[in-house]
Amino acid sequence: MKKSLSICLPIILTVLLFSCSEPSSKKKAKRPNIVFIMSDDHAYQAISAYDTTLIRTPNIDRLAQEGMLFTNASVTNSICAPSRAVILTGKHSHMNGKIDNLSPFDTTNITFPRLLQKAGYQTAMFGKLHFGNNPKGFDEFKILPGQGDYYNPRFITKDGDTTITGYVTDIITDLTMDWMKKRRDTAKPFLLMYLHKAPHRSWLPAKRHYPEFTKNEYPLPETLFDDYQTRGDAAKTAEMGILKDMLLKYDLKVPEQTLKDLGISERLGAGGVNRLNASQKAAWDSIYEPIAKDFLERYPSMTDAALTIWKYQRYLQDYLGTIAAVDENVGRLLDYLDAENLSKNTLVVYTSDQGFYLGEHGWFDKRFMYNESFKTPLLIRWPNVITPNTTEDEMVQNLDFAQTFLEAAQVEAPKDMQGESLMPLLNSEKDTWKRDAVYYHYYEYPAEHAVKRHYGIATKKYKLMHFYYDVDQWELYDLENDATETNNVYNEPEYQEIVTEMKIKLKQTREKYKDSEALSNQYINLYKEKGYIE
Ligand code: SGN
Ligand code: CA
Repeated sequence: MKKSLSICLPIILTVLLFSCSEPSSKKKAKRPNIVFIMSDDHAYQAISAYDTTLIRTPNIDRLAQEGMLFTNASVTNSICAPSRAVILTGKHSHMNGKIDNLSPFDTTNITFPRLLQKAGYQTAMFGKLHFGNNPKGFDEFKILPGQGDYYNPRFITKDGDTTITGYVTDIITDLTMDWMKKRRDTAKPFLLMYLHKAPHRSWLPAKRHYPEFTKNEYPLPETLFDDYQTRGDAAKTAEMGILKDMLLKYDLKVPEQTLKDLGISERLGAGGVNRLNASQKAAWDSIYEPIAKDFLERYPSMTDAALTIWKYQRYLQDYLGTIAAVDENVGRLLDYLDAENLSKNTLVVYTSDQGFYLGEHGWFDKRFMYNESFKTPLLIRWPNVITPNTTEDEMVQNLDFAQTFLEAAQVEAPKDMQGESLMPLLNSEKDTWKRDAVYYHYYEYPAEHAVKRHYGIATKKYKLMHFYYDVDQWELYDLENDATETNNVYNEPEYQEIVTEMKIKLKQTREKYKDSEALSNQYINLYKEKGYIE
């Protein structure tokens, strides 16, 4: 008996050990590192995983080949700092208080990096934040002040400010790599926020790209000469037209002397070209001066249509040129993750703070709930979890990142976060994914580009928008039959049933997210008090 117990005991203990450790080892699956790569104003039309018409982005595309490409990702408010606030807090703008670029971010908000830091993650942020204050919850940060500069940019760090000679996209990556190589704590999982300034206006490419890109000619978008018939006032009065509002000097790098020779004066300055040092400027002039000389000769005989096309081509050359550097630098980071054997359990996101118009509807900039600025690129790679080369067309939003990252890191999300964790989609377990509409609310008006305040909802089939403040106008788009959103059917008799249904859905969605007319009015009154608007 004694003998048999002594033989059995180790077996019993082993069985017990395994039966106890199995569930807990499952629960404690190694927490992933999180690399959040975000660029500023990067249109999905300018990523070849989505569309090969304009540019090849082989490094960004790798994330889709080795992970998941989201074709229906959108933002809740298509403007920089508000989008970042939504991402960090997991709450809509009206709940986190950062409704536009004007007011500072309320740092008493709970953000997912603070929760991850508390849960033992090492946290770092490099690049553009645009909050008017420093980020909370980061062990290290080096951020651009406000919009930042393309050439020889200044950075804000915990130890004071510093200016670094060179090109911003390369420098943000150098800072990131330096942290990865020298200060990463290999005993902890990490959260890295790697945030590019490019391709934000005024689109200054790196020296290695502008000689090639300024020679390119791009196909014209179908709606470049949109006349906004059927649309309300907002589309007609917005000031983001390539012909009327895009500036020759600030945006398109035509030098002051050429403008003087043509008798043109413009409201904005050099758009960052004034920051180039002597050797940078000499290289720049060798390419951009001949372009200006050619323009000087051609301008007097140009029709509006010809000028629109000339501006569109110049715009895309520089905009896409800045993306070439983003793509190369993303490649540097992905190669490093591979070399360090980190790729498998690192969740890598590539996204933008919103989409952008590349001539669609005759526009540049963003702000509207129309597709090009409402939608945003989203690619996620996490080899331990995501099946490679998957395309996902569910409606997801920047609102969902916080809860996704918290769930991935096995940290409980605060109950008042308003997104949905994307984990069921990443895991290919879609049964629990029930979302059938997404909500949007844009506030920054009156302001630059004059896009009127509006809110709305989108389903996979329809989009309903309400413009308010100095108008009271509705628009409805039948997305399946009108991909370019040029036909507002809000008043069409055959769509009245849809209008009614969509209005009910909008009301329910606003209730769910706790947005209301009263809250919109509160923000308007607050801004009047602060003197931001009249
Ligand atoms: C700047 C740009 C605008 C742009 C806003 C917001 N003007 O003000 O064209 O819409 O940023 O962009 S500029 O003359 O300064 O270039 S955001 O991405 O930061 O929201
Ligand atoms: Ca932006």
